[in-house]
Amino acid sequence: MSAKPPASGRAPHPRFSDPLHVGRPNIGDEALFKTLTQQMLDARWLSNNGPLVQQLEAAICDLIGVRHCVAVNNGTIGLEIAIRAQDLTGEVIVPSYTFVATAHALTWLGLTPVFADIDPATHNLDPDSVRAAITPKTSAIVPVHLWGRAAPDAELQAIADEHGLKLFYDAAHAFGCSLGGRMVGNFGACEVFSFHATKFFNTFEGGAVVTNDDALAERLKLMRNFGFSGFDNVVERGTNGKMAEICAAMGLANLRCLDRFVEINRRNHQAYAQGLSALPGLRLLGFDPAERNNYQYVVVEVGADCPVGRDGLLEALQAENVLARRYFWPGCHRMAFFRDRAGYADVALPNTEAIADQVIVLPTGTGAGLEDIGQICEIIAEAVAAS
Ligand code: T4K
Repeated sequence: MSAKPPASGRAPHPRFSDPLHVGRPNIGDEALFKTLTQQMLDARWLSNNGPLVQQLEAAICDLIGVRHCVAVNNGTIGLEIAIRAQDLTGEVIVPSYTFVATAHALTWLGLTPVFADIDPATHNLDPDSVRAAITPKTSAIVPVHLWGRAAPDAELQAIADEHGLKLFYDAAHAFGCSLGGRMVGNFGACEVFSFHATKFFNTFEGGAVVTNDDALAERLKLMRNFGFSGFDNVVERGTNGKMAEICAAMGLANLRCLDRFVEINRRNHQAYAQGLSALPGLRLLGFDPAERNNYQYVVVEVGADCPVGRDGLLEALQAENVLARRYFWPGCHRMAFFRDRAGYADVALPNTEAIADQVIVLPTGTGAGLEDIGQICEIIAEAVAAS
């Protein structure tokens, strides 16, 4: 806990002496991490499908109930390999309201992301907008389970089937989550997780592509390792997508604490819900209690009826060393790279634009205590009262 006692009126110093970040990493069983690291050093096996990576992959398959887990060195490479392994071409429909990696995995491979709008109630892809974005060049739909709340799979899969399109998920936010009681990882042709340091479950850098399709899994594994089959035989286009053993050690140490991480996130989310409930114009995004959730993002919409605007609130929090974020502002289609390119200048996504202008994401995870959250809610209440 790094909070200073509140001064009367506006604090002369930031209320938090150390910055409180969104995305502060969770660190699980340190003793296990050190033991595994020592084992790795003793064995002198540091990468290339080592024993720790294999253990982690097996543990993830068990947790999710999926046939194959292909661990990779980050989620973006996971997306790229998934795109290549399914031979996508031309245009691919994605949300604009996402981290830019979803779109850039496509641009990097010479494909064209076509942005569809979101449902403002869920922040996930709106199936009607997806339908409207389909052209003869469309080869696939890549929805995102934003904030860990699963996208509407039944509707999206029906659209994909009707139009003969591939469907797979950017599940970067949704490790440990479910939809209709079925674990994320079992939807679409495959699903791609990110295990980046800022995710509630991390392997420093890392990710995984999971699938129930044996042939696709085989191709993903070849592509992750330069296309090698055996020592001297390259049978597939490939890249270096391998996860290092030290990353798998971190994954195994964090997996052991997964339930604790989720419980802390859930408790924090509840504390925010209580602390913000009386404030006008603020809507904290909830999670369906009937599903498994990781609660890793605390997402607040700052509505027009809130006396302080979203950016005013961000400023008030930052002045007190609370480094809240306005993910995923301004939406990919309004970022310079896309906005300035032919085909994107006229893209209008009213729901994406409205939500991107309202959202603020607050700190949570094992680095944020209940007292910290109480102070953050107080800062927000003061900013609202002062406006
Ligand atoms: N798809 C989606 C939907 C994604 O959200 C992401 C990644 C991907 C695909 C791609 O997966 P990866 O290839 O990354 O595995 C961060 C993460 O870097 C990124 O992984 C994540 N999404 C995104 C939502 O957040 P930035 O640009 O916000 O990072 P940065 O450096 O501003 O850090 C975020 C906060 O975390 C800061 O407040 C500082 C804090 N932090 C960060 C690190 C690395 C720490 O306190 N300690 C740390 O070690 O992207």
